[in-house]
Amino acid sequence: MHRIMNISPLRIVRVDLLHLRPRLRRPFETSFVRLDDKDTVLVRAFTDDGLIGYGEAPAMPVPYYNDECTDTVLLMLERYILPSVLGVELPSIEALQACYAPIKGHHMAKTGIEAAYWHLRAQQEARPLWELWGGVRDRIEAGISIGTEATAEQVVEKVRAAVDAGYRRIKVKIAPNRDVAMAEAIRAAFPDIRLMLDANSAYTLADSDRLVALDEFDLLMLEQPLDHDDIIDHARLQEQIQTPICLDESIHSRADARKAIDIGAARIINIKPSRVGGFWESKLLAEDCERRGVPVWCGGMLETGIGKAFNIHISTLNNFSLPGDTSGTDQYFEQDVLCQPIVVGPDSCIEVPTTPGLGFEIDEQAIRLLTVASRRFDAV
Ligand code: OSB
Ligand code: MG
Repeated sequence: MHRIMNISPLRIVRVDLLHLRPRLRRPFETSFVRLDDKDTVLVRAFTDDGLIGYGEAPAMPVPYYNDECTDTVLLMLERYILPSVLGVELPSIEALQACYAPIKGHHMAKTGIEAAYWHLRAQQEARPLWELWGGVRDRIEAGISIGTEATAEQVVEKVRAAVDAGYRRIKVKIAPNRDVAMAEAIRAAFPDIRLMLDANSAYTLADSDRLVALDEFDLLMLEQPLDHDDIIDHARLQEQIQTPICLDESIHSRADARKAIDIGAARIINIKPSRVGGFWESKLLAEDCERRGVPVWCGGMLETGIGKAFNIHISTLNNFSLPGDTSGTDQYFEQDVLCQPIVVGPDSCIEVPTTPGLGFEIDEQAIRLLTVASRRFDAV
């Protein structure tokens, strides 16, 4: 398990930043935005010995989920992150992180290059990514995140479609006045599904009556009900409700998770690798939580198949013991960037690839078609 990793040299000498705009098959609506397209940034990194690695920096097009967005990801990579990495000898993940450690925040931008680094490493070592990270599962449980709808009937129809497509763990977005009645309607129609709700910070403690009312619906968890930068009020709320609170937006680091767990603000953590600054941080964070008996799951940012492939690999780690927001690629975009779709089987699981590297073939032609802007950066 603890063999010395990443001792062979790796040097990134060129990076292409690709701004893609894939069209969603269905608009995605949350308490903070409604999207028809999902802008995203792919980082294509080249080593001096001819390997090509991809990473995704999957920020939203607007800074309404967190304080990053597609434009800041591009700016930070271009101005600060790539210049710190290009041409540098990278013997380890720590060496890579050290390049951009002085830059505060911008975790999604950093994750773009970090993911590309891991893709390169996995190819260099000819091993599947999950093996580099110490994964223990050969399949991961899928889940689906359903946007909010104007009426309870519409939400129930979407849940029905998800159940019919084989999903057994279903998350639904809620917002004030699109909450208790919706949960009630979903539960009435589907007494047995594993159901959870995500508020994306749409409530305050003054709404605690509505949130207490959700206890009736046997929810797996309630995700991020309160402010995006709060943990204190979440601890107060958790004292009032039975449903376990899961934090998403509030957790940017291992330290955030430690504090939230310490004060009782979260019984479950949603780890989005891009939100916490990469896959290595995600692994360490998941292990911290494991020591404290707190399960985690891998969240999603409506990534393309490339980002989802990384998320599948990280979900194989032991403490990712709850199904996350990884759906089949057919749930997201009209055109994806993988040659073969990511498929959810009848057991509601996705098989983890055993081939070296990312384990999914990348469709360069599709990437070209979806790219709205690109720029090339070379080591000087
Ligand atoms: O809060 O989990 C969230 C998508 C964009 C921004 C925030 C969230 C989400 C999702 C979608 O819920 C998860 C997915 O990628 O399937
Ligand atoms: Mg969330």
